[in-house]
This record gives sequence, structure tokens and C-alpha cells, in this order.
Amino acid sequence: MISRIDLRGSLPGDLRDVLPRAELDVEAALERVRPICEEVRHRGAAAVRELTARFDGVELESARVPAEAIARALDGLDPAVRAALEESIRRARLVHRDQRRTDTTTNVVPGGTVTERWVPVDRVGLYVPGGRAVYPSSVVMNVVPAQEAGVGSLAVASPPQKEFGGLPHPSILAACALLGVDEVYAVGGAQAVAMFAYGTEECPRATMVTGPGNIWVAAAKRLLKGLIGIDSEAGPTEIAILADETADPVHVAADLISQAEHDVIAAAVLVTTSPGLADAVDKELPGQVAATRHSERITEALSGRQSGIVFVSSLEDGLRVVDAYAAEHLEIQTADPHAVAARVRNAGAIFVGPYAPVSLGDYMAGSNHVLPTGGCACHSSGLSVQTFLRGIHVVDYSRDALAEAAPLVCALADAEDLPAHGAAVRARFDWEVPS
Ligand code: HSO
Ligand code: ZN
Repeated sequence: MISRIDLRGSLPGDLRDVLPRAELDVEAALERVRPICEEVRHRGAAAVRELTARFDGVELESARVPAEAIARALDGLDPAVRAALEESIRRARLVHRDQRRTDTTTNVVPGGTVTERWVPVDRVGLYVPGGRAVYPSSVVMNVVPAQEAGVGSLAVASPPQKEFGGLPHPSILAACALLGVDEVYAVGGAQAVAMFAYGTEECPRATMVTGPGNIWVAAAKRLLKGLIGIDSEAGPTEIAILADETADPVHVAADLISQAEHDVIAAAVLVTTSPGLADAVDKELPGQVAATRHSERITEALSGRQSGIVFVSSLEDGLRVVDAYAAEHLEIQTADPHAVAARVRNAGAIFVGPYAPVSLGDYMAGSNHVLPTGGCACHSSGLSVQTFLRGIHVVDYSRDALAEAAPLVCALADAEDLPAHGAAVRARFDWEVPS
């Protein structure tokens, strides 16, 4: 079911060439979303309405979801799901609250300070997918860091669903209610991103748009980036597991399957020193897959070229492989998982030992589940309070401190042939600073 890659000889120079990974061509979608964004830019709410009728088959009077509909969704929420969401929110708040940053002031010279002031962005538009991937947990993972960062205005957009009377999925609305988000729009796809980026008569423009989405949403975010800030582009879910012979094949198989459940293009990669474990996982997979609800989707994901079992001759090599892969989620299931985990450099999130499966992190660990995919974990982090903050340098120098710096500024200004830079300093003094 799952292919094998043998790296037990010497490791190739660029491991990324041999490791399994799918490619997602967002570039190709750009031309399709450009006219959609332009329409919203020029014709605002009317364009959003027309595009919603065209793409979602729903005629909206207003894109804004009425407060009663949000309240009704919360009333209708299964009490067990409500309790779980509330606990998920509580745990996520604990972790994200600790990410808040305090301003720092550095005394550079006597009378000269630089303060770094952390200021949240003014308004965030959060996209929440509809269709098959209706994840109220992702509403939690996006909203909590924004709120803990102190973002003052937060709006959610999610596609209208015909079967729910043109409203977003009720579990999304209920999650919004639990989080205290009351500004929700029944708008999906590229038009939702454009609505936030340009603003319409109904929806004030946002300074940042975050949240996962399909390829059209990703393309719109890429297109409008700059006008708006965005989080990293979310590609298909990935799990990598670094395991030795002490790992339990039943757990390893279950965890690979758990993330393959997301999508036919989701990736599940096992990196192991143990051929015995690999054989046992191989034997375990068909039974577990057959027993689960989305077995077709999972089979396709596990047998796709983005998934595989990679053999390595040592944990040392295994670490090089997982660092090169830079998984969105990395589980360490080895004899000494903490020591191994401490040496990992590239991963969106690391799950240590037998009792930290990725699905715990998806819902209830307190960690964030919006994480860099496609190898982006080698340069980016998951969603956090930091995503929604800007660090502003506040420069405060006294007359004496500036006087002391003046000849240095002038020397560099002259070296760069920018004499007016030096003159701006000299203009403050009644003496000439030699240049
Ligand atoms: N594993 C997904 C997040 C998710 N799982 C939502 C369940 N619901 C990407 O990190
Ligand atoms: Zn998941």
C-alpha cells in the first residue's frame, strides 16, 4: 500500500530530491482568481453576491450572517462537542497567552534608547473552509492567537452551504459563538479573500487575512499579499514519524492513517531504522484502513507518491532525513524520544513519544495546528500570537546623544553619497560637523 525508499547506503547530497513530496501548483490558479479579485475590488458587495450565486449556487441578500443564526447554531451544538471545543479553547489560550511579548528598551548609549513596541494588527479576516473540510477546531486555532495578540477586530468568512439555508456550516458558526466572534460572512473562495482585502459596503477591509483554504483561496492570498498580510500558505496535511524498533506498529499505522484521512493528497511518511517495524506497519495498515470510514481517501493518500516508508541505517541519518523533509507534523517514536526530539531542527510541530499523537495536537494539546507544510518548516513557524504582531522600533535620543552620533552618521552618509542625510543631523546644531 505504501512505497519504500531505501537510504541505508550513503545519504544523497540533496535529500529533498529523493524524499516523497507532492507539488501544488498555486501559480496556475493565479490567472483564474485575478478577475474575481478585480470584480470585488471595483464593484464591492454586488460582485461578492454575484460570485456567490455563481460559485456556491446561493442567492444572498446580505453576506453578513445574522446574530440570531450564530446564536441558533450554538444552541444546536451537540453538548459533547461543545464541551470539547470549550476545553480546546481553554488549553489553546493557556499556550498562546504565554506567547505574548513584552516591549523591550535597550539603552544604546547614554541618552539614546531603542524600544521595541509590539503592536497587534488592527483587523484580521479569517477564512474557514466549507465543503468536506469543515473544521471548527481550525476556527479555534486561528482565532485564539489573534485574540491573545490583542487584535481588536476579527471577522470570519466561510462558504455558504445550500443544505444549511445559505449559511456557513453550523459547527463553524457555533465555534465563532464560543470564541466571541460575532462578525461572520457567508462568503467563500477567492471572493472572500478579496472582500477582506479591498473591503466592501458590508465588510470593512482587513489588514491581514489568515486561514486555510482550497487552491483558489491560496492563490487569492498570494495575489493580494502586500496589500494584506497573510499567514503561510497551507498545503495538504503531512505527518512524518521517526521511529526505531521500540515503536508500536499499531500506533505508527494509526497515526499515519489519521493524517492521510484529511485528503487524497495528504502525506504520510515513516522514517525508520527498523525493517521489522516497517514490515509490521505494512501488515497493520490494510486492516486499520479497511476499518475506518474514509478508507478510499486514505488508501489513495498512503499509496500516492507523496507518502512512503524511508529506511535509514541510523537515527543520526534519520534526523538528517526528517530535517530535510521539514514535516508539518513530526512524531518521534524511539527508545529515547526526548533526546532525539531535542536534536530536530526542522518541523512545524514535534510530537514526543508514545502518548503524543498528532491528533492530540489537532484538537487538544494546546499547541496550534496551523503549521507550515510543503517543507516550509525549514523557514517558517506555525500560527502564533507573533503572527499578528508587529514590532515597532521607537527611537529616542537626547541632544547630546545625537551630537555624539553626528560625525558617524555624516561619515556613512558621505560614503553612500547621501549628503542630505548628514545635513539633516547637522541642521539641529549651530556647529558644523566636519564631513
Ligand atoms: N491536521 C490538520 C488540522 C486538523 N485536523 C483539523 C483535524 N482537524 C492540519 O494540521
Ligand atoms: Zn488533522
